Amino acid sequence: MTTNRTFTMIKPDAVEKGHIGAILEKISAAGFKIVAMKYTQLSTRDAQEFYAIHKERPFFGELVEFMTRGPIVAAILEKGNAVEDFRALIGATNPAEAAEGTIRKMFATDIAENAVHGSDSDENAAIEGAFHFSGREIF
Ligand code: YYY
Ligand code: MG
Repeated sequence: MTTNRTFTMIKPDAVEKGHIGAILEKISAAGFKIVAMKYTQLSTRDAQEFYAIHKERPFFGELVEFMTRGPIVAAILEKGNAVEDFRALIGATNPAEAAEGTIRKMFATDIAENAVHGSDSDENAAIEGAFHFSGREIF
């Protein structure tokens, strides 16, 4: 079953570079409605839990370090076919391989500091949204 919501984070590299506004503009222009949003910073424990699926990967330590380095914008987005369409909008994990016009192509630094997160399935979108937001924070 596909749902109409996905979860995103504008990562510390993009926040540091002042790209929050430009990225939110791209997201809105692509037809996504923001149903929840906050400016926050992940603790080490938060990042380890959020990325637990990658805990055996060689890049895990650096990923946790990076994601806790500074504030992020977390948001739940709504649109038909949200998960797939948002993955298309952000582009490949490695910005060097991301298509022209995608958010990662435009704003990412490299494969590790790649500007934005997008959920990879409806199930994970629901889990990741609930990780960051209570029911009262979703509109
Ligand atoms: O879903 P997506 O963010 O595109 O990639 P994942 O394979 O889920 O990896 C999560 C995160 O880990 C990625 O956005 C950057 C980092 N990472 C890395 O630093 N080096 C890799 N070779 C692969 C992923
Ligand atoms: Mg992923």
